[in-house]
Amino acid sequence: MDCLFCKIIAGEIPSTRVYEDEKVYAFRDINPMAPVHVLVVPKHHVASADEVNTANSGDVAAIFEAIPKIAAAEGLTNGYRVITNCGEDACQSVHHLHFHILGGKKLPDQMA
Ligand code: DGP
Repeated sequence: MDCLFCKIIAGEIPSTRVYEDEKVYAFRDINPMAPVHVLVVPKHHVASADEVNTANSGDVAAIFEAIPKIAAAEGLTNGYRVITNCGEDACQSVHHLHFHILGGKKLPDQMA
């Protein structure tokens, strides 16, 4: 499968890893929108939030268990934002489920 994030997880494309476990890989966004901008992805390919189902929701749970650990390691003691873009209208550009962790500054209060 020709998937950018699958290649990053496999180490075929370099990334700056910040966290990894059996189900989850997290790395710094190449185009950071905040002082801390980490992408958290399932190692098993899931295209988007729209593809989450009973067979793969354990991967999503593992991501949300990892997020507080990553936030703590990144020093995000004053809060952070978690975003996933799903599909065309949300401008999802990489079709491998990923959650953006954004923090390290006061973020704008408007989401769209
Ligand atoms: P989204 O628009 O939600 O699909 O976000 C995709 C993000 O992926 C975007 O913020 C930039 C990031 N990105 C794209 N290509 C690469 C890459 O090769 N390496 C890293 N680290 N991030 C990438």
